[in-house]
Parts: sequence; structure tokens; C-alpha cells
Amino acid sequence: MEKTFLMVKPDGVQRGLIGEIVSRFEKKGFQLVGAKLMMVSQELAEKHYAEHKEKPFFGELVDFITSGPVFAMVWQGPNVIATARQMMGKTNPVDALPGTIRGDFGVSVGMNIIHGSDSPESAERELALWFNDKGTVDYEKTINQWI
Ligand code: 3AN
Repeated sequence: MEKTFLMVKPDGVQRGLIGEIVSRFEKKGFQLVGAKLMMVSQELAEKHYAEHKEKPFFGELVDFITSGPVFAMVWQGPNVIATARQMMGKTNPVDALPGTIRGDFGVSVGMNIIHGSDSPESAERELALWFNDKGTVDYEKTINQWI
């Protein structure tokens, strides 16, 4: 079953949006198989954002993600990678539609509440980086027969 890496960023944690965000993915029908509240080290932040190393906002990205606790999660379900990206909304909240997480709660492109893997390749890379095959639980979700 497909898995993705989602993370409530420091702004989402500080604003008390963890429950709201978890709830949206649960209600959609996806399955939470791993989660941890954690501080992000400089090293992990730089690896996570490696593809943005040359961008002018790289320093800001790393400073922000290391500035306070994040809530890192592994979600599982059919097409969860692409569907979670739709539910998050566009990167810049000005383009994110109402009904999406960024569209409903975000106003800034830097502080945009949530991160989610954008492809199967990045999901694989990010899950290995953040969860390293540890801290996830394989369990049968009995309600799956209904959706
Ligand atoms: P997404 O998070 O939607 O996958 P990416 O991968 O293009 O977006 O960008 C990674 C993160 O970099 C975004 N979540 C956002 O916080 C930040 N970011 C993107 N563009 C800018 C920008 N122009 N200025 C500041 N931060 C940015």
C-alpha cells in the first residue's frame, strides 16, 4: 500500500492545527501508521531540503523548520501521495483553494503549515530520512472494507 511523508511545520504546531490536520486525513479514509513530535536538527533540515540548496530562500527554510517542534507523520492509503498534495493545496497560499489546508489556514509561502512528499520518489527518500523504517506500525484497519 502506498505511503507518504507528511509534516505539520512549526507554524502549524504553534497554531494548534495538529488535530485539525490529522482529522482531515483520517476522515478522508487514510491510515496513520507513524507519528512523532520532534525538534529537527540542522543536519536533517539540510538533507530534507537538499533540492532547494541553491535557492535564495534555503537559509530561511532551514531556520524555520528548525525553529520549533514539528509533527512528522506517515500516512498510508490508495494514491495517498497525490491525494494528500491536493488536500494540502498549492505551495503559495494565495493560489491554494478554499477547502485545502493551506487555502483554509495559510497566508504566507514560507510559513505554509504543512509539508507533503510530492512524488513516489520523494516519498521514499523522505520516509527513509525521517522514519528510517522505525517508528511505524503495521496494523489492519478493519474499516477498509467500507471505502
Ligand atoms: P511544497 O512544500 O509545496 O512541496 P516546494 O517543495 O516548492 O513546495 O518548496 C518547499 C518549501 O519552500 C515550501 N513548503 C515553502 O515553505 C518554501 N518556499 C517555496 N517557495 C518559496 C519562496 N519563494 N519564498 C520562501 N519560501 C518558499
